[in-house]
Formats: sequence, C-alpha cells, structure tokens
Amino acid sequence: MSLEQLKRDFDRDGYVVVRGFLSREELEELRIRAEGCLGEARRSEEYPGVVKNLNRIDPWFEDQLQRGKQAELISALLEDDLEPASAGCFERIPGETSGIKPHIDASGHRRKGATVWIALDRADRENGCLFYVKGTHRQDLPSVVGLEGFSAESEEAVAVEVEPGDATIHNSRTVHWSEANRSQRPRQAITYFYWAASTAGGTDG
Ligand SMILES: O=C(O)CCC(=O)C(=O)O
Repeated sequence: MSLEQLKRDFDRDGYVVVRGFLSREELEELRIRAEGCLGEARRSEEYPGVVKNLNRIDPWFEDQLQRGKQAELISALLEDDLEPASAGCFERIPGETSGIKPHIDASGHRRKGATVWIALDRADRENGCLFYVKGTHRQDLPSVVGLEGFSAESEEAVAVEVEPGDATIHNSRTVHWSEANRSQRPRQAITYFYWAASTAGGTDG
C-alpha cells in the first residue's frame, strides 16, 4: 500500500494495518530480542502480560525505538517530528480470563502521538487480537482504562486479525482494547510508542 493510501486510512479511521511489515529475518531478530528481555522484566499484578520500557532493558530496543523503520512511517502519518517514548511487550496469556479494557494512549494534555503494534504471533478473536473503534481519534475521550460504551458489538469496532510480522499503527486517541486469550496459543506483540514533538511536556505514557 502506498504512503498516500496509508495516510488516508490513518486520518479517516485512526489506525492502519500494514501486512508483512517485517521480513522473516526481522521478525526472528525481534522475537529473539524480546525473549532475551522478558525473563528479567518486572510485571505488574494487574497486567502480568505487559512489560513496559524494553528500551531500558536492552539498548537494541532503544535503537529500534529511535531508528526502526516504523519511526519514519509514523512521522509521515502524524506529519510531525517524533519524540520516542517507550517500547513494550504485550502478551495475552493462554487461558487468562481478562484482557485490556477499552482505552486511548493519549494522556493528560499530551494528545498527539501514535503506537506501532507488531505481531510476533498470529492474533485472532480467539487468542485476544486488538480491537479498534474507527473514527474515535476525532473524539475527545478521557485517558482511562475502561472507557464506557465500547465493545466488540460497537458499530465501528473492528477486530484486527493479523499474522506474525504484520503491524498496526494507531493514533494515540483511537479507542482500542484486547480481550482474553481463550486459546492455548501464544499471542505476543511488541509496541513502540511515540509522541508528536509538537505535543510538548508531560509524562511518557
Ligand atoms: O496488545 C494488547 O493486548 C493491547 C495493546 C494496547 O493496549 C496498546 O498497545 O496500547
């Protein structure tokens, strides 16, 4: 898909899906680097599948956050310079009973930014794929996890089923969530989160 088409979709829907974003070799390297970090990472009780700040654990992730091929694309989609914020790993754990409730990534007065979410595994409805709600990036929603009124049945909700190496990029104001992994299959993804440089100050999301 051309950059023009991606930008049109991103502006209209608040997200885009980039199939085959990583080559087989790039995907393998990402997988190995992620595995190397996860053992030593701290996990929260509430979200045991989430590891934040991989870029503080392994300089390779810092380099990817700063210079990975997603950075140029996200800068073009936001039409802004980027302030790289963090790299994370999001795992939906097989057999878990809950996922991550509807939320946006924007926080406080920092509204403009974007996240690339790169699938390490196939993600589908059964193992907790991402859901986006088209067009919500144009609403002014609060930054809370558990936004009311959004579900898989919402009119503009889309289940984004992807293959390993595919990526999705969402606006920091686009409502998204994932449901529990009801399968016995893994579902891991790596994210890189960026603020637009024009959104000054605040926390690092
Ligand atoms: O991967 C997931 O399960 C959720 C990802 C997410 O909430 C995010 O990237 O902000």
